[in-house]
Amino acid sequence: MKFPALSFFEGKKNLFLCHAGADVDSLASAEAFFLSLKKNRSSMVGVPEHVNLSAKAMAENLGLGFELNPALKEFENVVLFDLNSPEMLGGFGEKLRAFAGKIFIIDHHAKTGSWLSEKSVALVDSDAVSCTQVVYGYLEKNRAKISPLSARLLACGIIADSARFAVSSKEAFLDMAQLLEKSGVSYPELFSFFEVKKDVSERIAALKAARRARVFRSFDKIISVTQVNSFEATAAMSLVFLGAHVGFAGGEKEGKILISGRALNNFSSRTGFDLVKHVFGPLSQKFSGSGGGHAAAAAFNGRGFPIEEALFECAKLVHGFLEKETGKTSQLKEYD
Ligand SMILES: [Mn+2]
Repeated sequence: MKFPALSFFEGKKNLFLCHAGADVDSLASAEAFFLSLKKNRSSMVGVPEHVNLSAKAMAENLGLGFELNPALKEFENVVLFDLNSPEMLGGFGEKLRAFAGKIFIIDHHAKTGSWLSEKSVALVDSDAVSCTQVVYGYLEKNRAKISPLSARLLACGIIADSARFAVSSKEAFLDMAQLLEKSGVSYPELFSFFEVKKDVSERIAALKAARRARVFRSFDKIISVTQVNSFEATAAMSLVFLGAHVGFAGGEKEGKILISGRALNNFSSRTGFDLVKHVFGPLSQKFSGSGGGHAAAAAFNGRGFPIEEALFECAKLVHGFLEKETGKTSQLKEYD
């Protein structure tokens, strides 16, 4: 079966479903599709588990409605946005597996083989920078009316998934130019729709983290570690914003220790540095706990050890990685 025309969905009971922890691109795609239907009163946008902070801000600023963990049995069709592997649905995947209706997918990730790909009809363009680009192309082809709100949503998806056009394509710029015109707002205004406002305590935590930071140099790279009482992830990210190639922030609450790590993205991609593999994995052999996450953003959860020592060990492990990478040995130098 080919992916149906937009008219197929008119007046039907459709659930437009995001991935678990929906981001701006996923939520914007589902909402724009929903808005483009003339008869959408029996349809709904749904999100498994939760939406992330940026998507939450966008929903509030643009007045978007969606339901968390919706019941599936009322619907004829489920259309998934911005995912094609069942793992991205979290615990919702099993529910969808038992769904008796039709499943469709609109996505920009490379296709993966799974029960989902066998049970669904997909519209996938893995060259698209964002899922909203795929939705936009589809709506244009179906001569759907793109309202200013839809245009804003579709544009936000491109900005978010292109990391503000750091990862982009000619088509993304062309789509953006058209969407900007249709949106009726300025480019900076689009950013404000999904901007996460930091509260005062988070700002203070980040600044205190900087004041207490230890600064190390390993070859031509800067590693920084700090201790905080809360907002570990924000603190680690702040160290990277301030100039560290890799930053760690550790804190303890009720005996539980959390160390958050962040690396400069292009440092990770250029060197193959991976926080989980090169730092938090080896760290768990010395300190009780375990780590998980992504190459450039990860965390270690543990208990029963001095944070200061573990943070210093993190810096040493990054240094060890750099020694291996350069094939040279050197001193890890600390700056006062
Ligand atoms: Mn996406």
